[in-house]
Amino acid sequence: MSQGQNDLVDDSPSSGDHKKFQFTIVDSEVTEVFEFKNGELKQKPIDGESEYYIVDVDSGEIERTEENAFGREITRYADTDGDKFYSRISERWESNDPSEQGAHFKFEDELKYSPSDADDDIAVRGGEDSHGGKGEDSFVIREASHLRIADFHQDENDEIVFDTGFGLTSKDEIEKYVKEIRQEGDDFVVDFGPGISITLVGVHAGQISWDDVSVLS
Ligand SMILES: [Ca+2]
Ligand SMILES: [Ca+2]
Ligand SMILES: [Ca+2]
Repeated sequence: MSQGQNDLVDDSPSSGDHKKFQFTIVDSEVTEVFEFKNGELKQKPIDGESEYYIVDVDSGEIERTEENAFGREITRYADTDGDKFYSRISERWESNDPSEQGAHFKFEDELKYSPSDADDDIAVRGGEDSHGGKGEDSFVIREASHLRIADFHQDENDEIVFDTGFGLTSKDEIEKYVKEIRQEGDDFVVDFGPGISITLVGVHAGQISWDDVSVLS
């Protein structure tokens, strides 16, 4: 319930791995939301019209639902180590009408924010290094931002899935938006212009191709 800032500076090497959030919870209601960014807690306004939070009293997890004209985006947060910082653990998109063509996201299974040895569907979001772990993982991109995939492995049949919600239908369309593809040290960077890029950490030319990409929307 407190938002003390001074005792919460985390300089552990993993601190950049997940976006961190805090919630003020009063009588099992989330009343305030904060994001921990650049060493500071910044309050995020809650849009009372389209956005609501539910506290799962049993698990302590928090579920955020954001409604738009086409459906709802449901994000779950957990504080597994009890340090009052929550990370996103999963997200899910529910369409109002999945048969409607071109309307927002297509992928409706749960996307996870942490890896396993199994085949995972992984959310790729700004401010997170996405990890799939071993197995055939799908990294699902829904956001135009600086995105980082930390363990893309072509030899595990990992795949990059564009589900942008912009109604894109082909790799050709994605390719048209690419401004530059370059190697930065050990990382493979696909640059889409200011503020938008995908970095594949530890990937070199020849370890990724358009065959590893699919486009849902
Ligand atoms: Ca925590
Ligand atoms: Ca995996
Ligand atoms: Ca993998």
